[in-house]
Amino acid sequence: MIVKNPRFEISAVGPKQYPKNRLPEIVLVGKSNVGKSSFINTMINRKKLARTSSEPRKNASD
Ligand SMILES: Nc1nc2c(ncn2[C@@H]2O[C@H](COP(=O)(O)OP(=O)(O)OP(=O)(O)O)[C@@H](O)[C@H]2O)c(=O)[nH]1
Ligand SMILES: [Mg+2]
Repeated sequence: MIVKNPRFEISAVGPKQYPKNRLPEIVLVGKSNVGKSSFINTMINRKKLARTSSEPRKNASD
């Protein structure tokens, strides 16, 4: 998979904040510290776009 120019859009907490573009969406679910952010970084070939931590709950907006 080739991802060009990945960027952090928003950490949305409600429907009003959801992006209004019509791009396909991917849902990634997993318990805290299981490696969701690491998976995202691997898929987009970036080291730190999604923040990772050995402590739970570190996210892109932290
Ligand atoms: N051994 C091992 N460690 C991993 C793997 N993927 C991630 N980790 C480590 O697990 C820890 C948590 O990874 P994160 O990607 O921050 O996990 P997360 O699911 O985004 O966590 P939250 O945002 O807190 O929900 C980090 O220390 C990663 O280096 C893996 O495949 N194997
Ligand atoms: Mg995370």
